[in-house]
Amino acid sequence: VEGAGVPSKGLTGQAYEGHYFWDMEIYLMPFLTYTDSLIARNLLKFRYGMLDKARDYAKTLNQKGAMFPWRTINGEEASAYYAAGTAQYHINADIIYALKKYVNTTGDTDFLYEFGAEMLIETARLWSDLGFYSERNGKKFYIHSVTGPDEYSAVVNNNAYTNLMARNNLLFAAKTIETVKKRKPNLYKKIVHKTNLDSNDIDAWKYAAIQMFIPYDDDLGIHPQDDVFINKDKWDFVNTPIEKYPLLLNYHPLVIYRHQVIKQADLVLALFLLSSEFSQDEIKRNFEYYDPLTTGDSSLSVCIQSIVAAKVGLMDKAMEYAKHSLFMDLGDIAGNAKDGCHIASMGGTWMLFVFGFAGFSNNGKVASFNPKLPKELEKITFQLTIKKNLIQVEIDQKKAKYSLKKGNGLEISHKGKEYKLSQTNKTKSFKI
Ligand code: IFM
Repeated sequence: VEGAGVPSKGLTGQAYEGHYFWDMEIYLMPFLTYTDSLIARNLLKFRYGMLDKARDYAKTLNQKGAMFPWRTINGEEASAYYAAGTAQYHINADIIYALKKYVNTTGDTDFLYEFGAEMLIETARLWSDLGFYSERNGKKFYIHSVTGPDEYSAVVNNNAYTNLMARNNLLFAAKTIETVKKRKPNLYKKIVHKTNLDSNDIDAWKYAAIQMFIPYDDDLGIHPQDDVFINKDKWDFVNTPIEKYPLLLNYHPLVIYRHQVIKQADLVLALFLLSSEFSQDEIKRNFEYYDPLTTGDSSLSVCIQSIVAAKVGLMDKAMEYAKHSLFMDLGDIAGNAKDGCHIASMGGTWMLFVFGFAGFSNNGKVASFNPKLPKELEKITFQLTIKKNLIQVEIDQKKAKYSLKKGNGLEISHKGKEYKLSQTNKTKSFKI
C-alpha cells in the first residue's frame, strides 16, 4: 500500500485515533525491512510525503530545516501535551535511523538519493540549528529542552539517546550528500536548488557531530540519561504497590519527573540501536543501572530490555521480558488489548528473537550472528532478506545453521568469524 503509514495500533483499535508515532520506524520497520522491504520503502516514502509539513512545523518552532511531528495523522503535530509529545525531537533521528538501516539492508541507494537526501538535509539542519556550542564545556554541542523516549522525564537537557541519535543523523546526512555530490552531480545540483543547500552546511553538520556532548559519569561508568537524571532521588519502588502502575495514571507528572524512574527503555534503547558505539562493559554497566529503574509502563519497553539483557548474557531476564512482550496482546498483559494491539511490541517481539536471541547485527557488509538461546527455547527459526539474498537461520540448543535460499550469496559471521554463503556453498552449520 502506498501513501499510508502504520498507526501505533495498526487497524486493530481506536486508541491513539489512528495516529502515527516512532513506533513505525523504530519498532516495526526492522521486521519489514528484512522481510518485505517494499513495504518499508513505502513507509519511508510516506514520511517523505510529509516533509513539506515538517518544514513548516520547524518554522513554527523557530527552527531551520524540518521537524517531523511526534504524533500525527496528516503530517501536522497532534500531541495534546507538548512535554511528552512535541518535545520528542528524537523522532527526526528515528526516521533517519530507519532510512539508514533500510538502505544498508536493501542497497536501495536510488531511494536514498531521490528521497532520502532531502530528508537528511532538512533533519540535519534542524539538529545543527537546535543545538548550540556551550561556552562552559570545551565548546561541546549541547541539545537542550527535549524529551527522550522515556516519558517519565520531560523537557531535559542533553538526553543521551537524543544526542547519540542526532549525531548518527548528522553524520549520515553529511556522508550521503557528499556521495551524491561526487557520484550524481546533476542530482546534486537539483537538490542544492530545491533545498538552498549552502556549501558550509555539510561542514557544520560534521562539526556538530564531532562536538556532540554525550553525557558520561566517570564514577558510575555509565551514560546519564540526561544532565540531571542521576542527581534525582530514586523512586521508592519497594513501597509502590502493584496497583499503582502504570505510574502515569496514579501520580502527577511533576511527582514522577523529579525521580529516577523510567517508563520505557531510553538509554537502554540506544545501547541496542547504536550498539557498535559502546563497549560490552559499557553496555553491561548501563543496563544494570537503568534496568531496575524501568517500570515497563510502556509496551515499547520490555522487548528492548529483553534484547539488551541477552546482549549482556542475562538470559533468564531476557526470557522473562520476552514472554512479557510476546504475551502483550495474546495474554492481554497491559489489560487494554480491547483498545487495539500494540504494534510496536509485535515488531519488538520479532526483534528480540532476531537481534536478541540470535544476536543478529548488520553493518551493511556482513550479517553477524552471536546466538544465545534461553534454556526454555528448543529452537528458533526465521528468514531474512539482505541485498536480495534470502537466508534462513535455524538455532537450537546445540547448533546454528545458516542457509542461502535465494540470491548470489553474502558474507555472514558466526560468533565473530566470517564465512561466505554462496551458490556453491549454500549452508553453514556450527556447534554452539
Ligand atoms: O510512541 C509511543 C510512546 O513511545 C509511548 N506512549 C505510546 C506511544 C504510541 O504507542
